[in-house]
Amino acid sequence: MLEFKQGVDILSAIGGITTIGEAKKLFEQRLEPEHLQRLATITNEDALLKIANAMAMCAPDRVYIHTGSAEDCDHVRRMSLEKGEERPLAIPGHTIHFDLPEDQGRMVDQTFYIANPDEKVSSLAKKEAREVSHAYIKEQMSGIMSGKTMYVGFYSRGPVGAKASIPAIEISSSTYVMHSAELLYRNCYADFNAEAARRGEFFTNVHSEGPNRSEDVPKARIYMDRSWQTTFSFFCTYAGNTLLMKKGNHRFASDSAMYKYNGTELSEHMFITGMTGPGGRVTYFAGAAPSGCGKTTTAMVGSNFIGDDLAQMWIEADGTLRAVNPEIGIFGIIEDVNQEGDPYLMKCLRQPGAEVIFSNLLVDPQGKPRWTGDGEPSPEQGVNFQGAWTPAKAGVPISHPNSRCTLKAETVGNHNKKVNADPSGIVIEVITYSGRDANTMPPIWVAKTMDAGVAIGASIVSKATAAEIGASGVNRQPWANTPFVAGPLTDYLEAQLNFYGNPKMTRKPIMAGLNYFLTHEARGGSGKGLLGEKRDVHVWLGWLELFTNRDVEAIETPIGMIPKYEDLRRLFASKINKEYPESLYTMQFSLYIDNIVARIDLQEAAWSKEPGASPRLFAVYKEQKAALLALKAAKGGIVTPQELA
Ligand code: SPV
Ligand code: MN
Repeated sequence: MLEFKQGVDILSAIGGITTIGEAKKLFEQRLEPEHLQRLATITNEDALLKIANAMAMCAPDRVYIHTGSAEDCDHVRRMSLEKGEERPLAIPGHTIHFDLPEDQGRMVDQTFYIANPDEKVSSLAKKEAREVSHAYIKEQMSGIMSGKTMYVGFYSRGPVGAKASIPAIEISSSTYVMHSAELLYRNCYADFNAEAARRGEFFTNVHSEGPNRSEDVPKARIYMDRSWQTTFSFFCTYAGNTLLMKKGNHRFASDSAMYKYNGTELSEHMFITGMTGPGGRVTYFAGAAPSGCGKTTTAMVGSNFIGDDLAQMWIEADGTLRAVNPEIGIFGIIEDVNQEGDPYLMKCLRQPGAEVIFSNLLVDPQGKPRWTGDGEPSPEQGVNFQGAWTPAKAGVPISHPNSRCTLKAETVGNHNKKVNADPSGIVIEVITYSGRDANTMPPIWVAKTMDAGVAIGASIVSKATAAEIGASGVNRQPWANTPFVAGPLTDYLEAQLNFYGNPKMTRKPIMAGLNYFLTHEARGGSGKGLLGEKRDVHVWLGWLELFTNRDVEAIETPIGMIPKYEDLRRLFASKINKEYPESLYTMQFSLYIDNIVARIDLQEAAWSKEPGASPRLFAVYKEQKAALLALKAAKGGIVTPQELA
């Protein structure tokens, strides 16, 4: 269990403001009349205390209350250019922002959960004792905004009024952070009080880049105070470290789902997208993938793209699984985004019309952004996150592999804005889990039971990517959400089993594994090249759309249901006009039993180290392993799908 509002509330202890009277006095003393008047709309006393304490702690010269109006958005954009946090590019509305070279991804080693003495934290996360964090934040954040303006914005993580939407306050001295917040989240200034009352909670985020110098980055911290649902971030600008409405608050939302709404809500690191099937029906998917594993590209394959990163889920009274996207924008990795694989996104990035913040890539002398894998001839020169660049600059890539683009989803051609705005949520019929798995699992397999589906999520493994600084090797990535699950993984496992197994969920989704990182080498071919192409994902999602609507049958295997060759062949032809030889199908869908059993053994061993992990997970592993070994005894170590049909 996580106890909320336990231990010292660090923000108010440092700010020293404990009564609403003191807060109002501070506002009157320090806010310009216009902003004092704007703040009068906010009546939630807890929120006012948070803002007053952030002011008292950070000591800004000015405070700007961001109402989300067109004028305010314009002001923040202009200030960002004036301050140099962003620079204009050739296309109007496009800008470039550079983070310091040391601040190009989430700083995992400098990210901590602030913990009370007996509070349990995930085995894959770092925690720090409350008093240690308190002292450090006091030392580093006191007066950090002196000489600066503090911006305060009010947002809803989801459509206003939706069951699982949660409001949040973003406080920052960085106009880049506030500009990003407006592109990615719904400003809910006018609805904030009602939303905080409806949900009974809101999140608070306080950030300052300070002097924004490389020499300060070692002192940077990203703190999550779960007990008081407040984040602190300083001496950094990378949005994954600073715009904590995103992953900082995703962590709190995950706590809320686990410890306040266990069995009825989940907060997932998932895209949401709709696929059109026969007769024009639209089937919605929610899919998990670790950072940097193609989640954005997969999401945009849908005919009705909703979101690429996060999903707030709940069980509706009619028995359906519903989800909303807490975001309205994309903070997506740009490497390898090109015309062939990402036509909708490329239109936004290469043509006027969309407002885009590019980060950490190369700008050529004509003001055109360029990145690794953009599909154009390599640039001759330019400026990137490490300064002036020419091809002779050995070892420095054109763009950082975690360089990103930030834009509103509504500017992407296949986005369904109406559905993303609907507070009744989206009925999710397919759940997918994927990772970077070069040698074990087939491109698609569908769980035979809900518990087996939960086990697919619990068993994701993935190669490290550039989204996390210092990460390497192949790692366990349960539900692709572990960087953001604060509590013990066993609690999260329990919450998953309780959710998908809840008898109130009468319309269960299908739950599937997806893997498009299999290599030739792993399937008896030669070279590390992928066994397939990026665009094949149209077929994998297309087959799942048909399967969930019972329009195709599948082959039963010990790990789950897999597609039949004929159905895939037809889909390859109709969806991407591609020939799909049966020999490729056989390579992709043969079960390499020793590899799969080794994977199960690895998962069993890892989960056995987590005290109290549900026996239901081990039961799935045990059953699958026994069936795999029996199959091996009967048919050998490599079993083709034809042998199973
Ligand atoms: C991710 O790394 O999963 C992202 C970007 O979506 S960040 O905001 O850094 O989390
Ligand atoms: Mn993400």
